[in-house]
Amino acid sequence: MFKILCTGDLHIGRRPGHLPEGADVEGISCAQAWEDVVLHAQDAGVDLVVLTGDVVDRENRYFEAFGPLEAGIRTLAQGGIRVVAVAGNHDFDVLPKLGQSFNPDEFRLVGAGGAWERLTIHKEGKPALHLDGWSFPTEHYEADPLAGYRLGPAPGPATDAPILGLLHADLDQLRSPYAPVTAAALRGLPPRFWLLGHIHAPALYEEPGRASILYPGSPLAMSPKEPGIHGPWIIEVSDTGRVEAWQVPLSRVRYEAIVIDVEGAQTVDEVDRRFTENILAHLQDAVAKGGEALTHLVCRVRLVGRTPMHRRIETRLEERARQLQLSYGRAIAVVDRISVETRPERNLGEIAYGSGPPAVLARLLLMLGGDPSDPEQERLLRKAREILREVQGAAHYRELKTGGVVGAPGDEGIRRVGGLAEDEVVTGEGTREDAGEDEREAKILALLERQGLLLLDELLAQKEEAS
Ligand SMILES: [Mn+2]
Repeated sequence: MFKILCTGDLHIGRRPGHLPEGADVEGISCAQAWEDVVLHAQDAGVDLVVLTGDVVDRENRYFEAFGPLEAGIRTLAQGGIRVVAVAGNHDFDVLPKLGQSFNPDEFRLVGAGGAWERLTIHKEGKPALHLDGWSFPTEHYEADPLAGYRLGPAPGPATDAPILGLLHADLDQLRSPYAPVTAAALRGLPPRFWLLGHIHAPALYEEPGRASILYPGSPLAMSPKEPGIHGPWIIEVSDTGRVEAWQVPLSRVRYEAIVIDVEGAQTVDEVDRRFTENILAHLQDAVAKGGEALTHLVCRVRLVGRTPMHRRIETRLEERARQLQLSYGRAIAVVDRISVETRPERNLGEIAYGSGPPAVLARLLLMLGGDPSDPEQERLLRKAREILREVQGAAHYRELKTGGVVGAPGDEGIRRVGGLAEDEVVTGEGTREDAGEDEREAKILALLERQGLLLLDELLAQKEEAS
């Protein structure tokens, strides 16, 4: 039996995003996550630690990252645990440098300079497994790294030692500048299990009778785009060469998108109660599944349902979210963002049948919610897009770096336009980021509907007051 701890995309030097101001973030950093991984490797008694690249963050590689990485490898070496790595686009230059500080039996970079290499790992004098690895030679690599693969099947007839592949690459993204590969091509090569880096959300692709492909993901969740459980993986190679993998929930942070239904709520207190109960239930569930490591559950909340409290929810809940203090064990829940998508308890069809501004608006809203190929709807969307673009282009907002719902993708930073906040767009980081045209259209549509419903409420309230 041979036991490996595998992780990647640690980005030491970075900190998770979207933790609300004032949230106690002591002890939450990628450097701390690496320390947690080192401790776990010792506790679990692994034979080897495998890192799949982007171990250190490029921005901060010499200031904050190099020292903790070196210290962790030193600790592991003292415990007799070797570290093997391939370099990613963030650390193509740092990892070779790190190699100079260690003996190869303490730290070993595989496939340096973009040349495929097979490293055979022994245990008790016998080969336990082979690692076929390739490291980024430069920050970008637009070609398929598999094109240079010339390593054959495993040597020697008497060995059950399996071959594992080790690669930092972008899977099934053919035009990626970060070593694009396809799952089909990976599965056509000798390794029976691929350990990849680059994508921060963990994913295991299994097909019976074919090589498994694992993105271990970053051991610390860093963005709302990577919800769910994060942590290093344990890979066990049995004496017969069977390979099994499972994840250890070690991340102190977890992001979750939560939909809360406030259908029929008759008072603001009732909305409050459902909001709080729902988040507490998610927190309890996250602790139950995510283990003891969790300290922060970061919630991105969507409120849905039809309620007469529709108009009063938005400001009330923003305040509630800021004050929210829910804890369970040592974990707390914080709210990163609330989007209110509730609807009033109004019968649009009935209102549209009448006359005056409310009726005109109700007809407009029915059209917005109707057939997307309706030329009237298309015309309205086009108009809305033009206006939004004008707003974004205005000199006043240049400082905000807006790209917003209609801008070009690829800018960094948080985007806010007309009450819509788009996610942080990170480039070259291994987070999937392409808010496509359809998604943008949907966001504009949602914005128009929301504002239209609020306006309708306002109009009807005025009418009711006057009568
Ligand atoms: Mn990467």
